[in-house]
Amino acid sequence: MARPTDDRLRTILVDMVAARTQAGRLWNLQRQGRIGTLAPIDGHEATFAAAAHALDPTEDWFLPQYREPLALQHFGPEVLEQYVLYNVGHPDGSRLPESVRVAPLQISLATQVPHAVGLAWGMRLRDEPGVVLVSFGDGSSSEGDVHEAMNLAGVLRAPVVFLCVNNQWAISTPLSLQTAAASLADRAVGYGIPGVTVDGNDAAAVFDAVDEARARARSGGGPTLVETTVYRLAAHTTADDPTRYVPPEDLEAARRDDPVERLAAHLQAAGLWNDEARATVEAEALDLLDRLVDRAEARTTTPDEVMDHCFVVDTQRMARQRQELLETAPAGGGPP
Ligand SMILES: Cc1ncc(C[n+]2csc(CCOP(=O)(O)OP(=O)(O)O)c2C)c(N)n1
Ligand SMILES: [Mg+2]
Repeated sequence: MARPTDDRLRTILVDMVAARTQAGRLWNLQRQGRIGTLAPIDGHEATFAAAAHALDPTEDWFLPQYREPLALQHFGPEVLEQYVLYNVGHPDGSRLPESVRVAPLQISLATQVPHAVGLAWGMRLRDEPGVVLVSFGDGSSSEGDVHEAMNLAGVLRAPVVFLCVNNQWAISTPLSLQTAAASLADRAVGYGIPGVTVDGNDAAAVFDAVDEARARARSGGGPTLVETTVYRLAAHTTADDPTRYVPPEDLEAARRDDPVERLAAHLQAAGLWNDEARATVEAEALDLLDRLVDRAEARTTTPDEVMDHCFVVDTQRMARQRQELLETAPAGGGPP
């Protein structure tokens, strides 16, 4: 296991602070009607950013669910650019350049998990050195796709890291109603693969666990299930009101273990972080986001573009629908 250096942790913290700051701005933009429904990242920053930093963006893949992108800057500036485009409602936001090894968001729960196994198996067959990390929530872990994917990956010894992000909630369903199991990582036993639970608010612990799982996968040792325990500190999405179901005392306790503040305190004690550094990161993150939003809003699109890339050639029904969209929906680059 390679414990990350404090310098490495500092680059992770920069990504975490940027993500938290940009999430706040995006929430406001959604309330202003400038972007669509959004899933806040608050509380997940250490898990996502540290997992990304344990990977090599030139060889490994990160397949996200829908909460991750703001913390995936390690994979390149294109990830944020596309995420903004996606949220503004532009179809190009669903496609990253081929050189960027991050898959588009998955709203259909757990569908990214079998994709990850297929991708990893393909890479192995082609003798490529990389691994695939796939991230999914505690709620998604109940989907059949996860079982099928982990089972097949175990048999094939596919180079996959299953990152199960246990934030205690699936919208309003608490973990206690999601599973009777004591731990989600325990499921690994049933697939003949290693499973580990780590504190997902501890960036160093997440980095360690993913780094170890990655090394195992690269050396032919097959997949690992890494469960990270965190707490969803904000609403499920901009369409949710968590005050109706999240016990306030649980939220208050979770806020005392805020992953951003925890890593900031560690690095401040090491002399690598202070209020001024934070203010600079926040200002740069907002400046970048605002420029990307302006640029995305200036892009024009025609409404039928949402149908591009489904099939190489439109089916007859799609061709009719495309025509209908062009005749009835207004063109423009504004919010969806
Ligand atoms: C197949 C499928 N079923 C249901 C939904 C509706 N849905 C959207 S998010 C969500 C909760 C997912 O919870 P979890 O996997 O724990 O992720 P989290 O939102 O907590 O990050 C549900 C049920 C969906 N998008 N796809
Ligand atoms: Mg969840």
